[in-house]
Amino acid sequence: MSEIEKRQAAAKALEEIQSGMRIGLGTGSTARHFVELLGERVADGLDCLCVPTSEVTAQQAASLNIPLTNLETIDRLDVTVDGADEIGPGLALIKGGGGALLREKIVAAASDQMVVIADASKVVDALGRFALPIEVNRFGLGATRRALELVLSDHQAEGALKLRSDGAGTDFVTDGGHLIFDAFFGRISAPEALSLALLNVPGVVQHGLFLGLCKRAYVATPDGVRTLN
Ligand code: ABF
Repeated sequence: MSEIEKRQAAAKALEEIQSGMRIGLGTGSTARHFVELLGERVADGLDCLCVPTSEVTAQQAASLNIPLTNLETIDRLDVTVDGADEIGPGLALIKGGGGALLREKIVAAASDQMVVIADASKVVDALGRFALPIEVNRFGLGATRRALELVLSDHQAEGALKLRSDGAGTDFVTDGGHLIFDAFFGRISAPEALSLALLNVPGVVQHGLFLGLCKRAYVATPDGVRTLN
């Protein structure tokens, strides 16, 4: 997806933003465009209060003088605008390729509306081609891996679990200090059942299936931005 298309999707979501709104700020390269555009509106006098979904987004927003708060200070948001790795039927999502899934899910669930911005390559007939990120506690990693392998086998995963590395040979660590397994399903035929089974593993902190959270998606195509709802 070109940066121009990402920006078009972000600009479409920005049209929903009104003065006085409390906004969740997503993570990733598409959400980054939204934050940049929001920063321009703030510089022009827009009044808003935002909760970032990652330290990276917090730094970007702060550099643009976007007013920030957290979900200890306020407990609800009007809207969250975030990217996604896959958008499936019913606006079910896979998120977490960027490693921010826990904060992204907490922020989305605390929002009246979650709006996703993405390119057309993210829209799929069934979730699972993108590896599902599963955030886990470090404690008991071997036992958690074994329990997750049983879940994968019950849900006909095509591939194995892989502990995410940061590219320099060490484990990827989330903003919350946890680790991430990427699970290769190929096709997830029962997302709700899989979600419950994963959350039933004690070492699992959260997973990247976002079910029933997204209300609308702005999908950029070479012919313009489509709205899915
Ligand atoms: C975040 O950024 C993540 O949940 C998702 O993994 C990723 C999408 O990034 P991009 O917009 O760069 O494709 O929203």
